[in-house]
Amino acid sequence: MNFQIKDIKARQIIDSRGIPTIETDVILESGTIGRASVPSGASTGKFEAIELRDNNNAYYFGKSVKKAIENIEKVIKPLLRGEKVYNQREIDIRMLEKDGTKTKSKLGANAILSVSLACARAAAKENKLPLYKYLGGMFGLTMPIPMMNIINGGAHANNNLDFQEFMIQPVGACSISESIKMGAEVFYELKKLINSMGCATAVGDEGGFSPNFKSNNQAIETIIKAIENAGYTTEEIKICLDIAGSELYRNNKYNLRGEGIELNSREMIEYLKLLVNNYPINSIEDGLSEEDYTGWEMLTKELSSKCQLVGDDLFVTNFERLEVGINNHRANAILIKPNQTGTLTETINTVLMAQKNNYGVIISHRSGETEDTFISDLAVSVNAGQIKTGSISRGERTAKYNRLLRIEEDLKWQF
Ligand code: 2PG
Ligand code: MG
Repeated sequence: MNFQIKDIKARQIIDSRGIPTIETDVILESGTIGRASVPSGASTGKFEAIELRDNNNAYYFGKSVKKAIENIEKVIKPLLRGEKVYNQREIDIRMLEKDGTKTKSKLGANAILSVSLACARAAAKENKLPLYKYLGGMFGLTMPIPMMNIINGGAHANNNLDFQEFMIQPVGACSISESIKMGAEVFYELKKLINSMGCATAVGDEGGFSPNFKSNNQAIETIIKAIENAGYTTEEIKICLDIAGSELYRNNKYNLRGEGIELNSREMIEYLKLLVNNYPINSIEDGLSEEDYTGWEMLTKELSSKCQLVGDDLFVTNFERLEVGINNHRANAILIKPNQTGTLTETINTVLMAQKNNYGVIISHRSGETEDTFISDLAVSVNAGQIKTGSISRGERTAKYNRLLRIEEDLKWQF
């Protein structure tokens, strides 16, 4: 075994929307290679770490990441060469210090994260351990319950649905393989229903259907029907929503264009409460905008006993924003996306902070994904309990579920 970093190579690859992103190889003196790539969001929060793009309109319409790759080759590689790859915290801190900005805008959060994750992979491989076991040791062994995004709207589809994600969560499943089976069966039934309604069964960015339904309620009711048609009850399979409230917020109002209504913060809270009272909804993400802090505090006070309230844009996986949120009773759960913060160390710090304060933790993909399955291992290793990684379709989504199935098989042999 030789854990010293010998070389780092980065390249431009494309994500699930055909947009360039970074894949990095961390190569050890032993010859072991750890590889990781980074995803990218569409409904990005205002306070996320900065993804460095070239902005050269003549090349991939400005979306290329050559500058970030150059930063890996010219700045990060000389910085980390010779470092022991298992010193994850030191590695991450050294990159952060070199960057020197709060938002990682100098080196790029995409550059830093790809190296950070590739280091963990190389260390796991050199230790001859699966990634989840390297990260979680003897304690990180919990299989997550998935939230499956089976109808896509908002910024992820070109239909008239205001809400970004209509998800199902098979809370009655007793294993990941059972929850995947339940989700898939509902997905088939939903396809039949959408077809019979004369709507398109084309899928959106996260693999869910994106029909032109008349209203958010119609989408929810169709999912309930699909759950029942598949032979399940709404006790066994719950509905989760990602409203992506920041995307709807203009001039202090929530503009629900598909519904033809504009609501102030108070009215939006009442609207969400009505949804929870009328439907089997157990989780609402970004019900309000990222800066509607008083709204979040009211929403949490009034709805947190009935429903998981998840902060995505609100917290952006950021330790300080979560800390302020906890102190002010905003939300009761956090969505964790490593690329919102930029290093594995910071991601884990935020998870630990949430868990210490009894906030729910959901490890999440982005709408622009690669075939990398790091988040599946991460979810198991930190005992997150929940994962959000899209629908039961599109290879970049199913790769994460399939990785969880392999981990399940691996874990079964231990007991
Ligand atoms: C979200 C994510 C992932 P995006 O809002 O939760 O589903 O979307 O990656 O576009 O921010
Ligand atoms: Mg979200």
